Amino acid sequence: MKLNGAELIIKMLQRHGVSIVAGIPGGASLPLYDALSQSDLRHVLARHEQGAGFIAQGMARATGRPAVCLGTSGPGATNLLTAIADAKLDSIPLVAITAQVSRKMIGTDAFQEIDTYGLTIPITKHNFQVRSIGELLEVLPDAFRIATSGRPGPVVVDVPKDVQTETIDIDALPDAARPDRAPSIAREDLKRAAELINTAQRPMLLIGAGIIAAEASKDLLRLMDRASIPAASTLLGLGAIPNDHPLFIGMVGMHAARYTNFPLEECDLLIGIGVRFDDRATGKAAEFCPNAKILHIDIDPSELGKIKNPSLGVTADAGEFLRTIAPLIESRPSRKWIGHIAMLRGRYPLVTPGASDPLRPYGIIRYAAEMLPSDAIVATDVGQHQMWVAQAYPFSHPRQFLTSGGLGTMGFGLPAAIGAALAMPDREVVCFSGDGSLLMNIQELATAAEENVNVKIILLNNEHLGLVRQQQQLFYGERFHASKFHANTDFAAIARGFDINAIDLGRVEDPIASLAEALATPGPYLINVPIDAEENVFPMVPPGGANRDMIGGEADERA
Ligand SMILES: Cc1ncc(C[n+]2csc(CCOP(=O)(O)OP(=O)(O)O)c2C)c(N)n1
Repeated sequence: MKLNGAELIIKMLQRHGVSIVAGIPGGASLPLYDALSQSDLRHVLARHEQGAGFIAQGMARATGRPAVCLGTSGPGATNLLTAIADAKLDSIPLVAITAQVSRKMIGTDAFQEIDTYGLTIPITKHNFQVRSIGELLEVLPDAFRIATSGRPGPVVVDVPKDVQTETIDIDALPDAARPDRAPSIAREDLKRAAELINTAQRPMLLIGAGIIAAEASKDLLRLMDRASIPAASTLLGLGAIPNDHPLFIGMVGMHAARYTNFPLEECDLLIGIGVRFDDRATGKAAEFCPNAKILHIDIDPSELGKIKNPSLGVTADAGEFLRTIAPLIESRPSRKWIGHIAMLRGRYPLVTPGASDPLRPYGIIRYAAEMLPSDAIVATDVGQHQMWVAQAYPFSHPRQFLTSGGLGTMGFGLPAAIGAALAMPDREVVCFSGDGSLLMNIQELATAAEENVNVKIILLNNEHLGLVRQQQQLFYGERFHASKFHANTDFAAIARGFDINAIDLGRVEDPIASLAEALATPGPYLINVPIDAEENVFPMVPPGGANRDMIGGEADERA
């Protein structure tokens, strides 16, 4: 079989189960696009490469399978950087294929030449520059293997234009790569971990994205139920435990309810699984879980002891750990501890003012959640709206919540939602965004219209960079600067300009009925929700503070 490099890339992507790629073509990637035109691999034309990167991330986050974005050399590659870095911090299996100028031009400052390899070293799990067509046979399976093995992450494959046009004669395509096996767990570690769990009086689980990446929710629930251990989640762990599970105490950290952060102060054993003790979750790390021994399980050994020194750190796949330790765990519910947590939940609930007003943050989230199916995929952007959603949306399925946790990238939401809708055309997809964030990738409304994806954008429009405004109010003496948008932007008109249905809930008689109608209309829809700029997210741990020092959101502030 005689193939050129571009055809080989397409065939290898398909061999790895890829059916949709997102990207934007350019001079150096034209051979690749020529091969695409002759294949049945679906290409989604983004309107900015960052959009393409996040569309691919949306596919990967919603399915758990690696997804692919394409960029041309130079600005195509630099525009992808933010989405690649975002995938690195949130451990998302992304394969970014970038075109490069021809080999003999590399190093000459050729038109649209940039050192993509050098630029992406610190933001990828691994990266390659391919020097010959023969290398593609190994590099492409390796890229998928690395992106999906252990802790997932992004891989860049940079392919010079003349490698795309070079030809090769091969008998058969290489096999698709499989993820490497997780390291086996030492019997001694399991015994010690079980002993820690069995002797704890006040154990607490803290679960993170690693549970979702390992598809280990069911194993987790089994262990929680058997041992009656309460569990808190990080932002990226939300959905792994159904929101209404009696032992689930919600999201920990900077915007956690008091009843979530308080028990962590008191627990005597913290079992962290698939978490990296991010500062937004721990607050001041030295004061996080001050009375607890720590049992830390992670597939990435470099996480063990990075932030918190564990009594025992175990490098393991989360699901395998939970399954193999289960028989060693005694079932001995601590009524006292669980009763204490129930008391805290009653005394220090999450306070959600305005939950019956669709033009207030908790209200719009509540009504949307009630109207959407329980497995709707929910993407967010970054800001106050993201935190309100994390606090109040009743997540109950893994991979239901797509949000930029580590990098905190405004502009993530819309393209990620588009990617999720492309990968899961039968699911409802909603994107809660802020007016600042939506503007960062608003051009992807064109992609949404073109693909007619079933994405509803609920825009919590406070005419501000709300989270910045909130911090200036609380921690910078109300010296508001560069956080208000003075221009009067009509988002519904903009959406219509992109040929997308839109409604402004501030201008209708019955916002609840209009919301229901918009959510029930197939295809993309923008729902503008004017909200008061002074709405703040509470509780809040002041930056650098310990979680116990949360301010605001007291029960007696209930409105
Ligand atoms: C790309 C990027 N630039 C800047 C920031 C810093 N930042 C964090 S939240 C925020 C405000 C977000 O405003 P908006 O999207 O309107 O959401 P709101 O907080 O009002 O809900 C900013 C500027 C960021 N997270 N990402």
